[in-house]
Amino acid sequence: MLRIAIQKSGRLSDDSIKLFKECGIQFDSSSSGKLKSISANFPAEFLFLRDDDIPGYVEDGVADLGIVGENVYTETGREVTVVHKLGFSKCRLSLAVPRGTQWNGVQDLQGRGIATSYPRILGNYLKENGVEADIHEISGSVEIAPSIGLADAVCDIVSSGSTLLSNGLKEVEVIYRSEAILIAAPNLSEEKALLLDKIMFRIKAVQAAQNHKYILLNCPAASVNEIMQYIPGMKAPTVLPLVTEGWVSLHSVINENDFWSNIEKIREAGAEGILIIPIEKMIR
Ligand code: PRT
Ligand code: ZN
Repeated sequence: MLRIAIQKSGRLSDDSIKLFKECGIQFDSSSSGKLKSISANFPAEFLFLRDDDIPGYVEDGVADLGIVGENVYTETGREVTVVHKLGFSKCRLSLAVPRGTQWNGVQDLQGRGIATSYPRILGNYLKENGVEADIHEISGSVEIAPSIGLADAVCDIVSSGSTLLSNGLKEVEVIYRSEAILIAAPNLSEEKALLLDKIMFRIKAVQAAQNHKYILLNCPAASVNEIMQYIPGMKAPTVLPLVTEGWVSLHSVINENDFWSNIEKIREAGAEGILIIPIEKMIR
């Protein structure tokens, strides 16, 4: 049985649970006090933990897999394998200074105090840039440090930027970008590695589906070749005759990013009645 560590409650929890459920792995994630849950239909046990503890548990083999932010993985420096990027909980680790401060670059922080919960990532960044500063490690509410005179600058996680803004700070340098990742213990047994392969197959099918849409449209039969260039589909589009003479219905799969850039060309080529439908799973 695979033991999978996910965050008990926080910014990673809902999307981590959703990912495994979309992979068809059922488990009880409902009761808030629960620490463990065994899947009813997959050989996996879920452990609900604080995110900071997950890389350590995975390194020690207490858990075989875990989901954490890349920021936590890099900061803890644990010897685990990064298996896959998961695309959610995206954020950045940034330097910020009081709004009125003039900013010419990171060298402005030479000899200054910086408050952060990420001393390792910040320390490496300063070293790479040849800057020596005092790093004040604090575990929370980093953004208030300048206003209480604890530090001249902060290095904190930013998502929308509103926390910095409401504390009178401005973001001046992004030093690290993060998203949720799947990590694994370094030496999985053969059986566990096979289970991980199964999970990865499912995760990739879920992720591919999220980036693609099913497209249906009507067009003159003579336009099929032109329209096909923009929506080649997984192998080739399906073409079905319409009752209207000389017209067909064309079905394909389109990458969401390509949709808006190609829609005009598809219409100019004669497409009409275009429908875009979500795909639940996609296996190439
Ligand atoms: O209790 P536990 O230790 O498990 O959770 P936690 O409180 O340490 O972590 P949590 O749930 O806040 O975040 C988990 C992970 O989500 C982080 O390690 C990041 O990888 C990721 N993430 C994504 C974020 C944010 N967005 C985020 N906005 N983590 C923290 N924040 C905080 C940030 O610290 C700051 O206080 O939100 C504030 C900034 O947000 P904006 O939107 O105002 O810029
Ligand atoms: Zn935490």
